[in-house]
Parts: sequence; C-alpha cells; structure tokens
Amino acid sequence: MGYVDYEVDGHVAVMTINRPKALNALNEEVLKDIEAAFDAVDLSEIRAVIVTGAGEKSFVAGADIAAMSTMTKEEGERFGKFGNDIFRKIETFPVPVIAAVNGFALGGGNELAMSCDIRICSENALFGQPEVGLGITPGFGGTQRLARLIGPGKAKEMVYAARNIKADEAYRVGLVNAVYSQEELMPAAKKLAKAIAANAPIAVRNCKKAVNEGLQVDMDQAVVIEEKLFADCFETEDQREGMRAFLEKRKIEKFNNR
Ligand code: DAK
Repeated sequence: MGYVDYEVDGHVAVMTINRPKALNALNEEVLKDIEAAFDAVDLSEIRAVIVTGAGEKSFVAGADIAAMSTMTKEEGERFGKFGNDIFRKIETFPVPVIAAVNGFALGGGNELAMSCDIRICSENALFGQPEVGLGITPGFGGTQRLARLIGPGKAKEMVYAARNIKADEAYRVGLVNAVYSQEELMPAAKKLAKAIAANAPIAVRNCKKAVNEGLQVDMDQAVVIEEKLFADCFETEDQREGMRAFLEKRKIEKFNNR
C-alpha cells in the first residue's frame, strides 16, 4: 500500500499514513490505501489497530485541497461518499482503532481521527475543521462526529469560525483522551493497544458494537443491544476460561479469541 505503511507488533497493527510532502493530506489514492490497509487486517490475529501519520509535523492535514479545487458538484458528492464509506468502515471496524495524532489533524484529518474509537495526541497536535474558510463544508463526517463527541455548542464554534484548537484544549473538551510528548506518543499508543489486546477479543469487539450501536438508539433499545452482545459471550471459550481463572485464583495466560 503505497501511502500507508503497515506493521504488526504482536496482536497490534500499526498503520502510518505516509505522504509527508503534502503533510499526509488525503487524496483518492491515500484513501484507497487506507481502505486496503483495513481490508488487509487479519482479524484472527489482530486485536487493536493504531493509525498515525508519518513525520513529526502532521497526522493528516486534511483532504487534498489541490485535488478538490477543480471538482464539480457530482465529483464532490462522489468524493464525499468515497471518504465517508471508508471512515464508516473504520468506525465500525470489528476491533478497536486508536488514532495517535502526531501533529495537524485538520479537516479530513480530524474527521479520520474522529472515526477511530480513541484519540491520543502529541503536544504539537492541532485539531480543526477549517473547511468554511475554503468555501466548503466538512465532508467526511466532521459536522456529525464533532458535535457528538464534544457537544454541539463547541463543535459549532470550531466549525463556523474555522477555529483550530491545540492539544490542551482538545483534551479539555474531550476530543482526545491524553496528551504526550512526541517521543512518548507511539509507546503510549502501543501500551494502550496492548492492554486492549490482552483482554478477551470477542468481549472487546462486542463492547465496541454495544457502545456504537447503542448510541444510535434510545435507552430501551440500547440495553437490549447490550443484553444480546453480553449473552453471546457465554458461547465463547474465553468466557469460560476467564471466569475459571478467576475462581481458581490464577492469572489468565492468554485469551484464544474463541
Ligand atoms: N491538501 C493538499 N496539500 C496540502 C494540504 C492539504 N490539505 N495541507 C498541506 N499541504 C501541502 C502544502 O501545499 C505544501 O505543499 P508544497 O507547497 O510544499 O508543494 C506542503 O503540504 C507543506 O505545507 P505548508 O508549506 O503549508 O506547511 P506549513 O507548516 O507552513 O503549514 C498547515 C501547515 C497544515 C497549517 C497548512 O499546510 C495548511 O493550512 N494546510 C491546509 C489545512 C486545511 O485547510 N485542511 C483542511 C482541508 S479541507 C468533502 C470531502 C472532504 C472534505 C470536505 C468536503 N466533500 C466531498 C463534500 C474535507 C475537506 C478538508 O479536509
């Protein structure tokens, strides 16, 4: 995958968007490579994914402005759907996805980070939806996910005023879970990914589904979604082994994803 480096470290996959000349901006090829990287994940082995950007300056500086500059209405609509389908694939990807935001996360970059389950960032990270300054609206879910994550008031301020926020403010408003130095960011992302990967994989996947699907419906329906996903776990070997280990007062050696 030309614009995405893919590495595996145990049960963790690390995807690095690698187009440094354009601060990792998303054109159609980069988006295709991101999709191909997710399609290539071996879900029998991988239990968490980390997405980051190459270099020390930028996670993703947005959708590619040069590529968008000449689009017609129809092309814009197609590009929006293309990106939205990929970001939705990430959002609903069976295993948790962590965005390790190592610099600019603007426009499509912030939208990519928001399609991940968890965001952590470096101190130099900058988040924003600057699209209205370019004469367009956010087009890869920015108006939707930002409002859901940090609340409509703050999201509207950022979107309408094209106001970027630094790492400390992103932490304060809940857009990121933690802020690290550049050097500490990837070790912290891997530590978190490995902590996730050490738990029963089917249970973790079901938790992701429960949170995501439950947020789309009212509480009465949401608890039914949770009940079903909870019940499914009782058909797994990992549930039996996890509970047996507790009762036998021993540490679980390894969950087998069965
Ligand atoms: N697209 C294309 N190239 C970009 C880019 C981008 N988003 N961001 C940076 N680059 C390129 C620059 O053009 C420059 O290329 P050369 O001139 O060297 O060839 C190189 O990366 C380095 O950038 P700078 O020289 O500008 O670096 P600085 O450190 O001075 O500034 C910056 C960094 C991130 C502050 C600045 O580059 C910047 O403001 N970039 C644009 C940020 C931005 O506005 N991002 C949002 C893009 S809009 C939709 C679908 C999607 C979207 C909307 C609608 N539909 C279809 C409905 C999404 C829209 C966006 O994401």
